[in-house]
Amino acid sequence: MVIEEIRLDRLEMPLKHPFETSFGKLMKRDFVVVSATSDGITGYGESTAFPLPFYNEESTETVLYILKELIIPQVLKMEKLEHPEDLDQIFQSVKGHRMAKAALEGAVWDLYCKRKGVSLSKALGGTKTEIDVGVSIGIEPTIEELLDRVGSCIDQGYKKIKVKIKPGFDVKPMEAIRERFGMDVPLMADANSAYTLQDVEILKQLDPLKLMMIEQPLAYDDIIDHATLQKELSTPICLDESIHSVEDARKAVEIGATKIINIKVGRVGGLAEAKKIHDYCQSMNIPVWCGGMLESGIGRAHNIAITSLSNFSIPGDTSPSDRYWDQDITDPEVEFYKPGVIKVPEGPGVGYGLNVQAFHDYVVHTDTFTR
Ligand code: OSB
Ligand code: MG
Repeated sequence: MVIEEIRLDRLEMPLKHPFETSFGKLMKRDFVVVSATSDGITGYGESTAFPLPFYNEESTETVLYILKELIIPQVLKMEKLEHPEDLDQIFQSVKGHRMAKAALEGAVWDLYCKRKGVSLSKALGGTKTEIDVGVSIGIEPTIEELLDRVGSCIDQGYKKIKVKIKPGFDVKPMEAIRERFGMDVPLMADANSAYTLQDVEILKQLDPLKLMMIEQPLAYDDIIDHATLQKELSTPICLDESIHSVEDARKAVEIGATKIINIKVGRVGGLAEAKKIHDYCQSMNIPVWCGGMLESGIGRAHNIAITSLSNFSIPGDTSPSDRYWDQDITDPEVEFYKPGVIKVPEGPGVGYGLNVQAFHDYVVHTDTFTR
């Protein structure tokens, strides 16, 4: 296929509730949607970068810069793009900037699948027809408010409850959840790299709570110290921020830095790399799950497709649209078909259409590039 047009839309979507992590508070989502068109068919991808580089090095502006200046001009010159993996030749010329690459790659996967008339799930080798999902709960102002939120998420049927922690808001809130809701709740904590090896005594106090895992306790770019920490903890460590590629996954697994991996398509540079990490982890008996970046319905749809692969055996963070948005930009919105379970769509591509009206209501800037 030949891609004739690529569009970058920058959107601002207000979050229903502010979302707080150890690195800061988000009130709205400011992100980029990539649309790629060939023969009148359009595929969509979403950038997961935040407006400021507080989760990783990328930001909305760096994504726009890399796509506009370096990647899109090359893609529009490609004579033959038979498969999304052909983009790799171009991607190799830019080090890092994985969220920028993934946004474009996602649009091309959606387009490729729509042209073939297959679902993205099938094209990736997905086998599940439905996926179990969990919820990620931000840092709440008080333990009481956190408990209310956890209770409501359990009532809604979420299959995993993840709670953000930071120094000063860690052992007490997690103990309070166990006390109120019992030891059977599938519960985990995400620290977003807020600790160092100095804090090992605090983190050890989480062990008796039998959490499913603790996500990214140490630095966003560390693997080595996580291996040291894992030797001290009985709670399994799950890496998020530190894993950018299947090579990172291999190194982390080989040195014992991680027992579970959170795969985020944007963070690892796209669906092709996400699948490689999935396959490698499967061969090593390392379970994986799909993380979230407060995506709109477009990113959620991609997440649902990748989660349909069999080694995504732990519920991910892909909650339904209405957890975050009053109005999402896909039609239909992402919904539970029974509590805690989302159906994998069978239609071509991501299997969710665009709600054009809602989409345009959120667009703040558009750039169009043609061949
Ligand atoms: O670390 O998984 C994370 C949100 C923003 C930045 C980082 C993370 C998160 C989440 C939210 O945990 C997951 C979601 O519901 O999309
Ligand atoms: Mg995380």
